Amino acid sequence: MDANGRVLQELVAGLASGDISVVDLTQPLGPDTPVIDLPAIFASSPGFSRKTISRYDEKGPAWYWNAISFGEHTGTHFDAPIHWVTGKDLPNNALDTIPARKLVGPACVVDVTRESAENEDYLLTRAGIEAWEKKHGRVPAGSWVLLRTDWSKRKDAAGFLNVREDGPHNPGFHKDCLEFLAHERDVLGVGVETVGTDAGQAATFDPPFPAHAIMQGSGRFGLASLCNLDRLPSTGAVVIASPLKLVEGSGSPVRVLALTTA
Ligand code: 23J
Ligand code: MN
Repeated sequence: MDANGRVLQELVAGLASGDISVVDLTQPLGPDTPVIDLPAIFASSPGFSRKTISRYDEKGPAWYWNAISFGEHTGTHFDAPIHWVTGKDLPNNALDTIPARKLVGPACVVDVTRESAENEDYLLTRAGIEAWEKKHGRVPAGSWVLLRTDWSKRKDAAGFLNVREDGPHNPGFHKDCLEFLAHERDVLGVGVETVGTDAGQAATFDPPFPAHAIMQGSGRFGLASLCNLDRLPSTGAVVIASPLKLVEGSGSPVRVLALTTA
């Protein structure tokens, strides 16, 4: 066996011994899964729903199965470049054409729990990422940047969506940070614990929804409604985020797994 074969053998041995663990970054997907609240002038997304086809009954005596339906951007989900108008003409921009190679990559976890607790509209800036790099090293090309806010610990939908008279409030990224990650670090994309990759107040930003406009506009991805980021090291974890291969899909619910030795 060659050295590359041994890497995979060591991976399997590490999983068997528990030296490598699999952390599930996915929220349960069901009728109670919260859905993003857009300004009323825009169409809203349906949440998750389910109809039983049969359940060991006259409609299917030995089998149980359901028909499910949901908006593509429901629960823990993946944003493809075609989701945003800025990414609409890019090559391989939909779920059925994104190369499989891009569905696996290293993670950089940026902990802004303290800042987000103090200010629910906190935005990670370019300076914030540069401070993270001083401690943890340069953000590698092809990596996910995951924003740890502990927002996933808000278990009730109202607290999670945090909508007030002036719209939703939750932390996110400043446009300068997104430009830096896209064009100076060539990241795979950004992931968050909140309902979408953009900050709650991002409809009012210039450009509106900068995380979508800049990430999807440069062929990059998004992951929303992640959890268990508190179980990942700042660097070293490997993320597998593989959405459904929907023809011309703009996004889909996704089971996100992280391999870690921490
Ligand atoms: C459509 C419009 C605005 C936003 C979103 C979708 C999402 O967050 C999403 O799930 O992609 S902000
Ligand atoms: Mn989305």
